[in-house]
Amino acid sequence: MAYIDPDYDPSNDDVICDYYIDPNGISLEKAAEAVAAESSIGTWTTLTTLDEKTRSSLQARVFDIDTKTQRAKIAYPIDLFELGNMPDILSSVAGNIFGMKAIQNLRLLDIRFPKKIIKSFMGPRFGISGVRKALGIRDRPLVGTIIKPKVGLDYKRHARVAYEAWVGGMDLVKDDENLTSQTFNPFEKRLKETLKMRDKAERETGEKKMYMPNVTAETMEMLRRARFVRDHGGEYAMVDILTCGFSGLQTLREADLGLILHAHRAGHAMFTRNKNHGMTMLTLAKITRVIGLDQLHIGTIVGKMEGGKDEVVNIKREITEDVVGGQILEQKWYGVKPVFPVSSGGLHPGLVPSLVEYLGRDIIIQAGGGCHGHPDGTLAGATAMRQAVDAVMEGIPLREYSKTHRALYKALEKWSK
Ligand code: CAP
Ligand code: MG
Repeated sequence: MAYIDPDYDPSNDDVICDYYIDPNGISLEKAAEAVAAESSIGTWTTLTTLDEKTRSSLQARVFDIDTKTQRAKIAYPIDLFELGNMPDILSSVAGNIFGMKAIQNLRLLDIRFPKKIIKSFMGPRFGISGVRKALGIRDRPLVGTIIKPKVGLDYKRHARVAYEAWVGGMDLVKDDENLTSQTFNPFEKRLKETLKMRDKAERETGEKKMYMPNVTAETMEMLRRARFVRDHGGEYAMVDILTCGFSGLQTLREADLGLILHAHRAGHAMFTRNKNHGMTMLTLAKITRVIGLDQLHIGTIVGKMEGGKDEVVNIKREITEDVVGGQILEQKWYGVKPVFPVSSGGLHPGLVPSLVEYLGRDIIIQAGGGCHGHPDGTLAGATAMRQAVDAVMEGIPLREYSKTHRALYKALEKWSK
């Protein structure tokens, strides 16, 4: 079979994909061949228009099939793709193939980007050290909140809640993923009012505080909002990477506005959750690092969203280390800056020790309900989150620490009984 080549030794320039393939009434080999053809230069039948030179230079090659795990590794010649064009790359390796009748299920488990492709994108501008430097926080986890309710506050109330969170101890305050510019909370008014509250909180606390406004919108409007943030003294832009699309994401990154870019992954579970079909969060995380966002939600292990320990720890390794082996595919990052892992979703002060135990200190911990749901309100909720981080940094068990820290005590009473 033209696309099956067990003797093929991939070159350093090849893109390599590892797929789980569940054939539909045909052999695994046949199904793998159909995937390789459709994701590179082939189709359902032989072609009179495909000459031998084109075929041998651009076709994908299935070089490893494991019948036990139903996995196939496929190598793609780099000339098949346009450098610097993530939509194009994904339209090949994560495009038509998921809908073919030849397969019942298909899952892109991992992708190995070669150096030439990695270097054709910008990568993160700040990375972990750049974000820490901007905030002046050397080694503890960063702590943040999401304004809740997700949508509904007017811009003045939004800014006020943000102020209380910062004064209580939050480093970061972000918009929720579905808050953009609703009639009762227009983007520009929210931005200006919330930055005013940020400055007030900085004066009163003596600490650097950051606001992550959600710029998600049609691409040109997203760029306009990001420039508006920069021009009004904001330092961050938050973006929903799936709903804005990879093209919009590249446009935002390549505008290189000097903003720290926070990647929210709302919608990822459409295709990452089903373990038999779609694309892994690991693959999506690598795409995000290649394009160049500075922070990415990776899961919490202990919170409200799915994502087990092995998966979340592997994702953290993939976006923070420079040479990642022992995962599905070995990946070298050639000095591309690490991405700050963000844990968010169902978190509260009582879960901070487990988070740091699993994921270490180089993480951003975000609590929405776990801050604004505190019995004594937002300021106390933020204080409790910060007290939990301080307790962990001092190696003191939370219950012990809460004896002399009332906000933490009240949080543990509500959520950790
Ligand atoms: C968390 C959150 C986050 C999700 C993101 C929410 O709020 O703001 O968007 O958790 O999930 O809207 O649910 P809570 P992930 O702290 O109140 O749960 O990080 O898994 O993408
Ligand atoms: Mg949210």
